[in-house]
Amino acid sequence: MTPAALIFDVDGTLAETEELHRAAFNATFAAAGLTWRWRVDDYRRLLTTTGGKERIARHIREIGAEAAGHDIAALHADKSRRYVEMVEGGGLSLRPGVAALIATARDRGLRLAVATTTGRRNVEALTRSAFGQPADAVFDVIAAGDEVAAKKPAPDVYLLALDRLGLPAARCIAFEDSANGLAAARGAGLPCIVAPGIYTEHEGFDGAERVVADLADIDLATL
Ligand code: XBP
Ligand code: MG
Repeated sequence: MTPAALIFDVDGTLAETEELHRAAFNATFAAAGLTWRWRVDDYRRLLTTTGGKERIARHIREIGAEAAGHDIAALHADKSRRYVEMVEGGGLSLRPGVAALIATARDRGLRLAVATTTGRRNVEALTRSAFGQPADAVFDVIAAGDEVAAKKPAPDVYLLALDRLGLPAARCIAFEDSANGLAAARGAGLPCIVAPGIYTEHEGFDGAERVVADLADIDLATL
């Protein structure tokens, strides 16, 4: 049965955004006079903590620094500003198959949603840069991490997307790149197709409907 809606994760699924996120974090740390620098291997480990503020807090705990000495919200706001600038500068393109899948789904009358850990402004920057359109022209529903109490792997952001779509989980399909995202989708009762990305290809995806190299492998007729 063709689904009524497709729900997409953003980071790692629509585009390989995490290298830009990592660059933005490191630029923020440097500008704040901090010696912290997240290399690829550090970041792969830290990414298992979803959410940028939560990731900074984990780093502070891991290095044994005094949390009270750091304004995590201010660091994250600076990082978000830099990230948006980088995306607006044309630093990202969509993963293979994403544009075609979204265009075909739209043509066939499916509804389209986003369920992401990141903030709404980052989604907006991505759609304007990579689709050439505002977020609400590409997606009918946007559920973002800053709108829910608990970030992925909690199901909250998917439950919010379903609520806004007004559809039951069984009539939708989620697309994810990570084990945390898969757990969030499954926790909301959604079937989930996983296209692992550069930071998540080593993870396990038990419970996924399918694991594909990228979304170019998706034929809507066979969902
Ligand atoms: C993505 C994240 C986010 C981004 C950065 O998870 O964990 O934290 O790395 O975004 P997912 P913010 O793809 O599973 O939604 O810094 O804006 O939180
Ligand atoms: Mg992701």
